[in-house]
Amino acid sequence: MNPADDLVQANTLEALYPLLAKRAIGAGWNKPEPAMWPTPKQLFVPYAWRYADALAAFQAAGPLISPAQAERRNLILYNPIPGNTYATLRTLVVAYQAILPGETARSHRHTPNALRLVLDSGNGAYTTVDGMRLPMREGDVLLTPNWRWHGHGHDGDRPSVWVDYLDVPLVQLLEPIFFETHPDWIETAQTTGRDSPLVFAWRDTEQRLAAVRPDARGVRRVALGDPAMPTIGLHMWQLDRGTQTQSQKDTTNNIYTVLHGEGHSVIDGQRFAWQRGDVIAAPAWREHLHVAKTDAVLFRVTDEPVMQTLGLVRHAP
Ligand code: GTQ
Ligand code: FE2
Repeated sequence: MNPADDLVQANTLEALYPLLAKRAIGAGWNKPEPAMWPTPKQLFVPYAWRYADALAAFQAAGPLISPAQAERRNLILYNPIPGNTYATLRTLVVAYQAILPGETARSHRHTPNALRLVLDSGNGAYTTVDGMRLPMREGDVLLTPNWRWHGHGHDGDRPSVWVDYLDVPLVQLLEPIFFETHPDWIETAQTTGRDSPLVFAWRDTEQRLAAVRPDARGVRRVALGDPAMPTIGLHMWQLDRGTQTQSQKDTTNNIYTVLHGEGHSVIDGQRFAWQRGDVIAAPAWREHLHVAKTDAVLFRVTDEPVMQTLGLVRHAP
């Protein structure tokens, strides 16, 4: 008897399906769920997180948990959809992180790319990346790409808080997650500097913004890097008070962090008021725009480079 005889002899589809299932085969015409749909599902929802909440939580958590115990004292901004406790959007995760004077967050490295936007530096916070100590000042953006050693420390006199952005959800999906801790608790710095391709100092970004010609709506935009990392694009947008950005609906995922000013965003019809330090998530295929109530600066973090590389950028008609 041929091992496939049972299949040959099935004389109804209903009889065939369980015989196929024993072999881990599914009939394509009888899928339990469709594999494709006309347009993106919009699984992730628009959301905004308040910096004031993070500061209050850090005030509480500061004495209760140290970076030495926790690896990092961070607050993960997860998208509030069923079953999710981690990703902010499909490809990206965002967290607030705080370090207190005298603390160190040990050096480690991982395959996911990471970067930080400094909100409050407390003058004296630093990140050591591959042996170089990089001071963290307000508005600075610091990159820690794939597999670079990085650890944080603080020699200043008040807490330092920044926002972390990582492509962990994307790398999890692709599988190649690797992580290791440094043999010395915190990597010793060989050099100190600001002149690193891994740092976009606010002082430079501010000058670039002032020099750039605004678009028709009065928005000045500069890109940090080209792109900053293979999976993450970074942009600084400066809006004069009263400015409304062009509405955008495309396949890229976007996180906006308020570096200066106040205003609101409208994402898929929902209004989110914001002020300095707040984080706003605009998921793929959700129409959105921003309105500045005062002069404002928004930091846009996007997976656009992934979509570009893969030929998946699409704009709504
Ligand atoms: O500072 O190295 O928020 O590895 C999450 C993972 C921060 C970091 C996060 C990390 C870091
Ligand atoms: Fe890290």
